[in-house]
Amino acid sequence: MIHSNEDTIYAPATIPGTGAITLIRVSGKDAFRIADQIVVCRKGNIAEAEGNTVKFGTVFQEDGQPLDEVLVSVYRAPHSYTGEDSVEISCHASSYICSQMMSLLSDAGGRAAGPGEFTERAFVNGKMDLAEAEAVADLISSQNEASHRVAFNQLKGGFSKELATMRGELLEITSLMELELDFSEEEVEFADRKRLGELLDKVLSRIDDLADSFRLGNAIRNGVPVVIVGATNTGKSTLLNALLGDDRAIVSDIAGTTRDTVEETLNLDGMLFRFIDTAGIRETSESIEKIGIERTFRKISEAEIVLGLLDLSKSEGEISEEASMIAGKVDFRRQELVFLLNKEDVLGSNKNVTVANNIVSLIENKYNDVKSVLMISAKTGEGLDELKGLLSSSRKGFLGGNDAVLVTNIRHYEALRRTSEALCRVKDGLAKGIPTDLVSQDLREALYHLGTIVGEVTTDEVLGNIFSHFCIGK
Ligand SMILES: Nc1nc2c(ncn2[C@@H]2O[C@H](COP(=O)(O)OP(=O)(O)OP(=O)(O)O)[C@@H](O)[C@H]2O)c(=O)[nH]1
Ligand SMILES: [Mg+2]
Repeated sequence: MIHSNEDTIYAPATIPGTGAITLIRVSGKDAFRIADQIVVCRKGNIAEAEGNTVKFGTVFQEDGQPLDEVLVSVYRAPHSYTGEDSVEISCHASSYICSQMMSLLSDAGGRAAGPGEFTERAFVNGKMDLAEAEAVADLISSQNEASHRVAFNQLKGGFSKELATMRGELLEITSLMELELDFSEEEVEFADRKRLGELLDKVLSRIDDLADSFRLGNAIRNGVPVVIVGATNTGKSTLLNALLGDDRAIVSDIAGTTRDTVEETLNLDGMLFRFIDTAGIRETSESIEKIGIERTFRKISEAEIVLGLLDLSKSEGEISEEASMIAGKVDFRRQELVFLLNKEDVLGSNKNVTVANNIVSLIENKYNDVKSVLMISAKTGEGLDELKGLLSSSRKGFLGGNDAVLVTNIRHYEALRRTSEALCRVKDGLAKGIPTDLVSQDLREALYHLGTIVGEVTTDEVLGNIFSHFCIGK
């Protein structure tokens, strides 16, 4: 435990000075006594109030002057967020009132809460497991439909239920192995080897699926990485700015303007995308530009979607050469490539559409794996709605059913990976006929790593790390 649970803690749960009301939380064994000390209720005191009721009262300052009229929600242990006796005081959202309230609460014997301390208590008191507690922080920071849905599902225990099922299966494997140990001396043929193998495969495949879902889960949380690449001056930075509706990246007609990568997120139809503008690819002897281009290659390999920008003001030959250079950098097994023929506006009023159409069919014929070819003008905005629609629809199916369990947290991902590694050793050991007692060691390790996700086994360091990232008051 990082903080003492003996203290009664308090903190504003809303931002004082904004909105109409500030909500101040108080939780701990003295919550009612402290509340009674600073709030004078019209009828009866807080300590005698029933749980889940609201009382009206007045707060007085030290000099006896009234500070505010407040409402106090009363929650009795264990029926509260933290599992302890708690009150929530709603006062007017003046920062002056809030700071006075803080000093009155301190004088009455409370202690200012640290970040996440209310949720930490909820975890310690068994109101939620660690994965659910982490989902609280995700829910608070969720800013779009997709990340909200994943966080809410985790908060409701979808992920935890899944882990509990697997834990049950691992325990069954353990008991099957112990059975074998008990009878080994009498050389009893082990009857349930098949069942053991089946269970092991089942758990392993589910764990690997969950670990694999991290790629998507992470994309939902941090944005699907979309990299914008192409030769210099094709209009990559212009495109980024046009998508964002903001002058984020420097645009110029000097080739090699963008040296470093520029990243910004954008919400498209409920899904977050992370657009990455990169240094244009060309042969160069300039050392900083070279570093920038190496970065471009790295960003391509990290992306899920590659937007390959081609410049319609160039010749067919040049465009085709640049297209094959870009296509050569894409791993089609795990990445999508969309070619964008930019500067459609330069085709002019008589639109040399034939050239453009030739290029489109050339690309479509040459690269079967290319997802789409769109003609756009980053400058005029032509075709950008189509591009946005294409991107958001490509990830719509990702959300799957409402209860899809996705791993969004790197801590969970790493624990799943370790569980999987330990289980692979169990499987290997059994196949090679390694004595069961040695194999059980790995099985215990698998159970340990699985247990760290929900906090069945944990350390102060892990807890400190998790809760310090929460806001104060949660
Ligand atoms: N006519 C026209 N010009 C464009 C379009 N998009 C970009 N440009 C121009 O092309 C030039 C290069 O644009 P940038 O956005 O800086 O190109 P870039 O690909 O980021 O270039 P580097 O950072 O040097 O690799 C600028 O003069 C832009 O105004 C377009 O759709 N039509
Ligand atoms: Mg640029």
